[in-house]
Amino acid sequence: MSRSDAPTRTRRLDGPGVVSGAAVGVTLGAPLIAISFLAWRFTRLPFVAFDAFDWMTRTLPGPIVTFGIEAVVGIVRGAHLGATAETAKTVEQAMGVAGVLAGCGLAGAALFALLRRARSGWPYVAGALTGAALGVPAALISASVNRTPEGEAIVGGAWIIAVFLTWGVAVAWSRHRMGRARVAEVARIDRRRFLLTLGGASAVITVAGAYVGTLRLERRQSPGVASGRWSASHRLPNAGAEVQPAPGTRPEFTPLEEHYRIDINTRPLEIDEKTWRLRVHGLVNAPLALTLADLRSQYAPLHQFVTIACISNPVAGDLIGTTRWTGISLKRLLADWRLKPAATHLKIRSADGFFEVVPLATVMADERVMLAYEWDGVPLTAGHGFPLRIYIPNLYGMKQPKWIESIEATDHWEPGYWVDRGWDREARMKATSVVDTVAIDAVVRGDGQRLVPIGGVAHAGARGVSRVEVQVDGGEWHPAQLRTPLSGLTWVIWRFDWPFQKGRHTFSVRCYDGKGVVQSADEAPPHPAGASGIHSRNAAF
Ligand SMILES: Nc1nc2c(c(=O)[nH]1)N[C@H]1C(S)=C(S)[C@@H](COP(=O)(O)O)O[C@H]1N2
Ligand SMILES: [Mo]
Repeated sequence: MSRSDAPTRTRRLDGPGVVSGAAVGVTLGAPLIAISFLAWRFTRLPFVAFDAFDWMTRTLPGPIVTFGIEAVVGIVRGAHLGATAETAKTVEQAMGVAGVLAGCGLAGAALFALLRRARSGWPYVAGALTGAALGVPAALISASVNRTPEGEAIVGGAWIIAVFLTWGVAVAWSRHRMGRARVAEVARIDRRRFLLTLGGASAVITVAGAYVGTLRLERRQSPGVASGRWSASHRLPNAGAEVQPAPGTRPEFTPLEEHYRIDINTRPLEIDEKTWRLRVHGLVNAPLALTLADLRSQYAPLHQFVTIACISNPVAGDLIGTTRWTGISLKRLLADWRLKPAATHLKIRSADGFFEVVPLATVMADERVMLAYEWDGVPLTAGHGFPLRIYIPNLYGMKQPKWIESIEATDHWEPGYWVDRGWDREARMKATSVVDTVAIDAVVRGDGQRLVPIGGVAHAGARGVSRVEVQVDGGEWHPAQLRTPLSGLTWVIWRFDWPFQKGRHTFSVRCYDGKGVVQSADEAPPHPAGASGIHSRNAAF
């Protein structure tokens, strides 16, 4: 061996670096997520990716969460990605998964950097510690979001930590395996080959896990109760109404599957009726724990047709729906609950940590405030608040807890969940109207002219709609016809048969509430008090 060879032979062969570490971390993060997903689908174990997202939703400052909501709603609508609420939930779930992958990438990079420095050391111990550094906070986050009974939370936490420990050890093993070759060239090829094999194995596990888990998901979620629905066997109360919706108007009675769903959870809460109780406590003479059967059997049901909307609904958005609610007037319940004289408010808490505070005066003044257990004649679905939710006329959905667990009588007002995060204190529904359709394919004849049916919905909370007007190309406002609504609490279908003229036209609509107050024409975004503005639709013939 000549002296000049020596530098080459003894040249330090660096172990794989941070980029490889990030790649291995992410590659092994994918099957970690798939296995956690499967376990969640088939058992009661927690799913860390969704829990992490839910935790962020609850913990981040209100303005950031609001910005996130508006960005997602804006993109889903702007890019026509389908039903806003449903797509937004998918985006949230994907963000949860991406967050865990990013965490795995960062931790993988850190571990590789550490192991490169500390040449000897205990790589597997370092790997396990890295796994624990991810797993322990993840377990705590999951426990705080899920609020499961203690025993279950311990098992769930142990599961999460075990999964991350395995991940950490596997990352350390991968690094060991990648650092094996002694010659730089060989090492590079060997690493690349190893990463490919690892990626392939990871992809197989991930895809298989996601597929099997999703099958299970679909089975659990399919309602299969269509036949029991009230609407399947009854005529709507306004079936005889004279004014027919213009073809293309959204359904007056929203099918349950199409009703928007908005809440702070990546997935619906699954509440067990057997263990669920409505706890009534605070300023009461005797606390109560009521079962759903108690509520159903002890009180005559109240049925109301109701339109609810999300305060995040943009003008003409789809975060609004109408169905038939069944429950009990809260005023009627209060008569049996024996509140102490000092009580002035009810604090209503949900199983997901959401809450709202309702003045007693509101309840006493309006028998339509109700605790509801059915929509369209069937028990509330998991996504819409099973077993119990509240309805408060005239207010946006953010004031109306689903999955209610307890009602506390108190002597003061407090900001509710979204008020606390910067949304409007009152959250009173604004009057809005929408042009759903310009039905050029459904021309009718009248007064010797061809008339194009134009139509949509108008809504002003519980104030009713007294008048709707249509404007064509910025001209005069013409009164539209109003269809008898399902109730005083629902939207109203309007229709305007427009004398056809060739060309390009803009159709605008505005409504007046029951007191004759015209809707605001000022364009306001959803935050903080609900969107307003005139909706228009263009059409060219
Ligand atoms: N427990 C709980 N209740 C909740 C929410 C929530 O996040 N958690 N979201 C509220 C909001 S913002 C709206 S718009 C309505 C939506 O009800 P829906 O999903 O049944 O349409 O639920 C309300 N009730
Ligand atoms: Mo909402």
